[in-house]
Amino acid sequence: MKITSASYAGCAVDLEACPVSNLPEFAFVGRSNVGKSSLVNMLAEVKGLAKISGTPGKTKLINFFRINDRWTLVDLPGYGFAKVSKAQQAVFNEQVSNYLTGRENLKQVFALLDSQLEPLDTDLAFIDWLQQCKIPYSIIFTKTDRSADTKVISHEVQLMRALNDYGLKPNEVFKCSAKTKRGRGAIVNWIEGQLPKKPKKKQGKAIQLGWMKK
Ligand SMILES: Nc1nc2c(ncn2[C@@H]2O[C@H](COP(=O)(O)OP(=O)(O)O)[C@@H](O)[C@H]2O)c(=O)[nH]1
Ligand SMILES: [Mg+2]
Repeated sequence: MKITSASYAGCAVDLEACPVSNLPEFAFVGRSNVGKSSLVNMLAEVKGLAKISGTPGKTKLINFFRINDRWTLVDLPGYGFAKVSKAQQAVFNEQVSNYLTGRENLKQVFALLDSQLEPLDTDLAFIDWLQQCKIPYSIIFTKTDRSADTKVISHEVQLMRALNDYGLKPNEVFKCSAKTKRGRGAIVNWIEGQLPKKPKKKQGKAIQLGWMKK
């Protein structure tokens, strides 16, 4: 899919404040600093569309980005070790879980995991929760440019084992890098496959009569 337009489409503090929309939504979730905003920018091919931060826990709002006027990318606040108080963290997590369980046009969640790390219990618990809530999800390993391929593959193998042990079955597992754009085509094409088909334009009849000069 070619991205022809990508624009900021608002933000919300919680589910109730989310903009009304019937476009299919694809949300990016993961711990703070895993690379959610960078991935949104990389997929949309717009630098600075979503704010990137070196400080974990900066995105405190649910951010919406309209792509090709056909679907929406959603950058969610990170769960986990945000540099904020425990009480504030609980608010973020409730904000995220209410959105994920209550948003009617949410098509699919991408759970982002850092490919530099072994699978973490918090991530596995989150994936387990997604499956229990019957929310369709795929997994994206981020920042693959930062480690040797052997390390990324070993973390992927560990993850697949752990998922299998818990009976968890993601739709897909992608490996990507916002820096090198690895995985961009695979993710964007997969999203396209989830969108309602565009009605095909009927071709004009290929009959050429003598008087039809072009
Ligand atoms: N090398 C590299 N750095 C990345 C990549 N993705 C994100 N980062 C860096 O990781 C940090 C956190 O990224 P950000 O997108 O703000 O994470 P978020 O908190 O999950 O939205 C920033 O310093 C990014 O530049 C990647 O694919 N490769
Ligand atoms: Mg962010």
